[in-house]
Amino acid sequence: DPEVNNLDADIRYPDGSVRLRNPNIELMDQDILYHLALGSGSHDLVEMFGDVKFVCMGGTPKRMEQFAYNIMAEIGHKLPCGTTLQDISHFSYRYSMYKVGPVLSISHGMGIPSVGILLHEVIKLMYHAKVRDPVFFRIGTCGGIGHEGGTVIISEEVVDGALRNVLELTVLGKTLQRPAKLDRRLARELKAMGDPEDPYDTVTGKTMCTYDFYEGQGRLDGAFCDFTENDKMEYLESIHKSGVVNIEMESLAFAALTHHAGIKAAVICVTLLDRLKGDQVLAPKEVLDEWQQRPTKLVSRHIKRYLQMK
Ligand code: R2B
Ligand code: URA
Repeated sequence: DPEVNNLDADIRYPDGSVRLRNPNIELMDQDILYHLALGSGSHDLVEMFGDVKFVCMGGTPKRMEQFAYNIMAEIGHKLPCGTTLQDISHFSYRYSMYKVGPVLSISHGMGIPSVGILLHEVIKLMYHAKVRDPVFFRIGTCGGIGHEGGTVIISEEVVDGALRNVLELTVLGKTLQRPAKLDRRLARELKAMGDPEDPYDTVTGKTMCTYDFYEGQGRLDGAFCDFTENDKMEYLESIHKSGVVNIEMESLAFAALTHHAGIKAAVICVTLLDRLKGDQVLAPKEVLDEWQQRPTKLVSRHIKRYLQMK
């Protein structure tokens, strides 16, 4: 079903393990994953990561540590007596990484460049560790377009600020485009993990990904603003009409780079506000903290179900 399974699937090896679209890597004696503080020469990556199935990414180190502890309780994973979870990438001072059985929980920072660097290294990590058919999730926050704060949004499609569904990057002075595609079936499966009893909506739709939080998302409250409130509302209403339900800052790279590597991926974000109603994130910290747990619940239910069916 090409509509449902729109992966670049033949990129992977026949056993499902991740193949790199880069002939240079296997010719190197060792590959240093600098921003993860790991290397193929210094670490036994197959031993450390060979059993990984799910890679969950989100913006902040604290939230991803919390997610790791939640998933540990959820899947009944036990740590050796008297130990705590360790940040595997601690000495990078860039990203944080926790491993709980088949689940990796990694912080990606803010924006396309940050998540892009991380994805290069995590995709190489999957290759070095010979991981088969990994599934990647981004668990994040966003601004809703016509959806109030606390709504969970699963991305069906991702587009840039000009509604194009490609990631543009400049390589050797030339701009190239990579299609930004997510796995539709995975999005549907995640939607089905929503509990009708949940006191909030879980919806699917088109996600816009921008290079900036303020001007790039049409906010009037940045340090600079060269447009009027009318201009802003006209733009937000127009993207709303073309099906955009939320705006965030990483999905384009996440979708494009996982698709290029033949890796199934999904993006699940909670809205912090409805951008049709304002720009500032006003909800109190405790409310924001509870909201941010919501997307993680769908992902843990999905992971738990997978492990039970195995
Ligand atoms: C959502 O929240 C962050 C900005 O506040 C950014 O990382 C994103 O995509
Ligand atoms: N993250 C974003 O990128 N935009 C918002 O409005 C809220 C969170």
